[in-house]
Amino acid sequence: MVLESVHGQHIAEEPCSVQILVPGLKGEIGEKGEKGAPGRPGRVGPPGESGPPGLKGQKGIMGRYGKMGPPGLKGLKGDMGEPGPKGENGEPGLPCECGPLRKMIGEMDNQVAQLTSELKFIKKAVAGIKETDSKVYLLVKEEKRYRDAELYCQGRGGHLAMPKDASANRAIAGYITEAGLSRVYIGINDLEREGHFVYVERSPMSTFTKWREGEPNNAYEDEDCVELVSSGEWVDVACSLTMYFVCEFDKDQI
Ligand SMILES: [Ca+2]
Ligand SMILES: [Ca+2]
Repeated sequence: MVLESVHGQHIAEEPCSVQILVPGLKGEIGEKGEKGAPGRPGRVGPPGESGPPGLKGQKGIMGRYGKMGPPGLKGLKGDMGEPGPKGENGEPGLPCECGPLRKMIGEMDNQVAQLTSELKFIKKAVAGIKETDSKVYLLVKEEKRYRDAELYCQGRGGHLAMPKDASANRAIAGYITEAGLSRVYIGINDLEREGHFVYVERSPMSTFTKWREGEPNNAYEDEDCVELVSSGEWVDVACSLTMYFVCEFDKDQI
């Protein structure tokens, strides 16, 4: 057998027939078929972009309490409370509370020192006060009896004036003359032994004396004290007389 193909025509040589196959004309469009069954699902696509934020959710339930924190700062002091009830009586104290006494004594010492200072000032401030190299004389214009006059002078650290030499006697005499006085007590007496005159501080008389003529005469046997008159002379008189007097102070004790 020989098969030839001419112009796309297949020639088959068979022993009994020869058939020539040629395509026919195209048929008319058939009717539309019925809808087929749905196809299988496709592959999973890539993840999409995240959408816009949603609305805020509702408040949740309160959680459990946390652990206790560190202690805080100390608070301000509160108001004073009501006074408490009165306590029982204490036991009796010691017999001597020496602290307050010492304090009182210390204060008194201070006062004495202050008064001493003031007296020193007053002694110097008194107008017309007289002084010699070693003494300061103060005329006291208070009428006193002899003993009271001496006590007054002693209370201020001195004595009634004791003129032991001519210059001291002149100073005292000048003092009372300037003051316009005629007589003052001075610190000489024979109180302990009649006719034996001593200084009021009990020291023996020096050799200096200034008795007025006829003195001392112990008139009426009652003249044991001495006054100094403006001339500077001495006269023994009764100690009960009251008159002004002159005190003397040692300069080194002022
Ligand atoms: Ca006498
Ligand atoms: Ca006399």
